[in-house]
Amino acid sequence: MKIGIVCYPTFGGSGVVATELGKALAANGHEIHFITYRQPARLDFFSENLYYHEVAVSQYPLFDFLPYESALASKLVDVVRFEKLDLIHVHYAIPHASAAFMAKQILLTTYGINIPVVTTLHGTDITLVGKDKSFSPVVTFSINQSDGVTAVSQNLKDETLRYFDISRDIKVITNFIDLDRFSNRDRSHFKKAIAPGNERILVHTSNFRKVKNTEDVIRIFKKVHDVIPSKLLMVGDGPERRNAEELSRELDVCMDVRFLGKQDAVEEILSVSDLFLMPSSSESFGLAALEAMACRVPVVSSNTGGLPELNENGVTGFLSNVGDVDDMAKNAIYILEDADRLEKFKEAALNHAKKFQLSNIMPLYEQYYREVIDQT
Ligand code: GMT
Repeated sequence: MKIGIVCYPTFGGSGVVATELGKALAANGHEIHFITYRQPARLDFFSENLYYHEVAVSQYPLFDFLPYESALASKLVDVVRFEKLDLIHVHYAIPHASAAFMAKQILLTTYGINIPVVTTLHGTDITLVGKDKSFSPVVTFSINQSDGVTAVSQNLKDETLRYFDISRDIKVITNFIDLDRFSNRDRSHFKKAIAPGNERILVHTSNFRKVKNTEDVIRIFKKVHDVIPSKLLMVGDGPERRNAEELSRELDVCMDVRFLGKQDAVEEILSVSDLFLMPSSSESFGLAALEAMACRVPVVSSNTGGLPELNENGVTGFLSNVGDVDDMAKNAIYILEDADRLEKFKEAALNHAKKFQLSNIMPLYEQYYREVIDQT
């Protein structure tokens, strides 16, 4: 198949999923065209089946806000016509689904081409941004107008149906993990450098947005640190980083917390870690937690959104109510205080992650594309 993929080209979860899916489909013989405003972060190599089309938006003195959606729709028209695409797959509804709808209408009315559009809902496009009144009519309309819609968890599907007036079916295709990349590697030299006294290593990776509750990560760590010699690695960057840094100083744990900023080789850091913390207030799936589990790292998380579908309570880690720092700290200590118990949780985390491996999930997308193409 010739597939156009539209996504955010950043390190955000939806962009990562879109890029990894495109790479895997290309490796499986499909021709993949990424259409976005910048080369996707993880698309940094050459493959004969991968193409990249940049959406450039011209500056004009009248524009206070650049009309990206129109530029994207125009680019989609161009790429579908000249690369003869079979299907467009957009990741993150806003503004990609409505741009795809516009492109579809132009292609149909002007060129007689009926291009199928699949929209994948990722989370904040529904739970935070999409619900906002300034977007919801467009989100509802463009979901209903898509030829196929997928959601990355059952919970996200349920939320979408609860908050929007959706008349079409939504298929759940969960996020996935590439176990060739995310696996536990022996990095004992790195571990020794970080935890010279053989302390336990806790880790958090995110984009440090409010929804990630990064200050709760520090609060949980403080309670763990009071009873177990430990270190905390904070990976990523974003608006809440400064507050988390300040709190780690206030709580007097800053000497054992390292803010590492954005990192490409997250799997290296996860490989030396003992426990992943994800106290988010909203999380449709929790890809970062799956990456940790694939590297044999159990997860202490909140029970919001799709997290209970990923983190098996008492098996791969524990779930607590959002904001219940005491419970999360208690669970973290329970896992970390006993070496045999920790080993059991690590093994269970990896075993569960295997269910989400790329080779299980990619065929579901291929099959869905075929169904949508046949029905359009
Ligand atoms: O919140 C993020 O980390 C970014 C955001 C995105 O759309 O780029 O992530 C959402 O999509 C990811 C991939 O499907 C999910 O794993 C995340 O759970 C989801 N984030 C939220 O729901 C807050």
